[in-house]
Amino acid sequence: MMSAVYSSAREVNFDAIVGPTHAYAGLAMGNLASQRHKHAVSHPRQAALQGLAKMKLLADLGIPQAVLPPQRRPDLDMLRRLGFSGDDAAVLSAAGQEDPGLLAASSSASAMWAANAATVSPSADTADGKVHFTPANLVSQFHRSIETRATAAILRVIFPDSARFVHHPALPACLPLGDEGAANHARLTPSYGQSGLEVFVYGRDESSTTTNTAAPRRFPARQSRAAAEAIARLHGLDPARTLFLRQNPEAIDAGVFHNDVICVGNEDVLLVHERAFAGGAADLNRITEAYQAVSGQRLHLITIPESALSLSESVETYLFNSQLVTAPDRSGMRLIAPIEVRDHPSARRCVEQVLADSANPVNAVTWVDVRQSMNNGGGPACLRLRVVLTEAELASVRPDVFLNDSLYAMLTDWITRQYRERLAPGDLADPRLLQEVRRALDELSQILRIDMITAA
Ligand code: SUG
Repeated sequence: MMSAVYSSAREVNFDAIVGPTHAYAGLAMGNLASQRHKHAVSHPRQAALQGLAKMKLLADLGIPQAVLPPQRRPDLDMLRRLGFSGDDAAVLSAAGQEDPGLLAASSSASAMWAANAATVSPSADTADGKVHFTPANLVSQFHRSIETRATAAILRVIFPDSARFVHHPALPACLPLGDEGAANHARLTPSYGQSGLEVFVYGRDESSTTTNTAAPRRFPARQSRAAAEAIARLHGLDPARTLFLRQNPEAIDAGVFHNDVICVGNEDVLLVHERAFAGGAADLNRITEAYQAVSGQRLHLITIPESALSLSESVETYLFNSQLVTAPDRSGMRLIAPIEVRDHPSARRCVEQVLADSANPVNAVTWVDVRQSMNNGGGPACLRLRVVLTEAELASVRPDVFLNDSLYAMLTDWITRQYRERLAPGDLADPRLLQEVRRALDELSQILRIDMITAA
């Protein structure tokens, strides 16, 4: 396959706006922050404003930034499907009394973590020269599996042009095909518009005879190898430019439920913990060799050793869940890192060493406060879905979703007026919350001129 070269592709970050039902329900198995904050009082308004401030920061740095609308929650249809009946208030009240866990799952604002929304392959990598999207089925956690249908609908609305964009249905909803989207996917390339090496990372491999010994003992592995392979086939990726690597089961057991908790790539840089992959140093060599073969260039592999930052410190601080972005003038790369890294001596030292080393292009850091999301195990990189687009593709994206000063001002005002300041677990059964969310999303439909968000 010829490798396509597009001179002027950009990477756009699509961040999901945190929804008004943002809560700490302890729903996510293997996600230590989610478990630790179970039943804590959440602050939806602050959560949404923190996410929006991060988007504004990126936009002000000159990096294209767009928004995805939150999904409609509580999901009354789901609660009815699970046997709760009567009018809306009766459904909420019965669910709240009989099974608060199901009510919390059906109310979760988890679509905020857009890195799990879909896997995206840019047109430079695909056989038909179109951008391919596969929404994640997220089957490993019930509350997340509810997102898929609306995510698929939203992506079709935002990327409508079938001459440029291909929307695949989510993979069949079963554990052997468990798919968690871009959180387990990295793309390495000399520059966004050139063909890249697509690295898929999985935690479970039903076809492997070594499954039992290689499986994590404490926590479930969410992403399957078969799912990653299916997506690579569907997206028409060149097998010579595709790599499948297994997560280190010890990392999963330390709380690395998605690979983006331990590894971040951008263009020709990969920042990774030495214990991220099952094959250790051999897997890191596979990546550098494959990259060299694909691009003819050297990968900047930045490996953080256990001695500098342990797996558990990595999970605690989310250093590797920083966003790594290329400066628009291509003068270097910037880490958009959580303040938890700044405040942790060893993690901060790692960042300082990376910045001081002129052998790699990473030369700046900006700290961001996304604590409300972090408390549920979602750092800066979890909140965004990256989509590499050529100029022509960019021009065919639904224009209303791009964050500019005016949209930022409207969203700030909307969140401030419509979101609750605090939410306690018992509040999820409050029918007034449902009314508030409906009102808020109706107004957002007007702001974004996307009619379907409340219907999806
Ligand atoms: O799936 N947390 C999410 C966090 C997702 C982070 N995303 C990436 N790493 N890309 C999850 O574990 C917690 C919800 C709760 O407990 O209320 C939650 O779903």
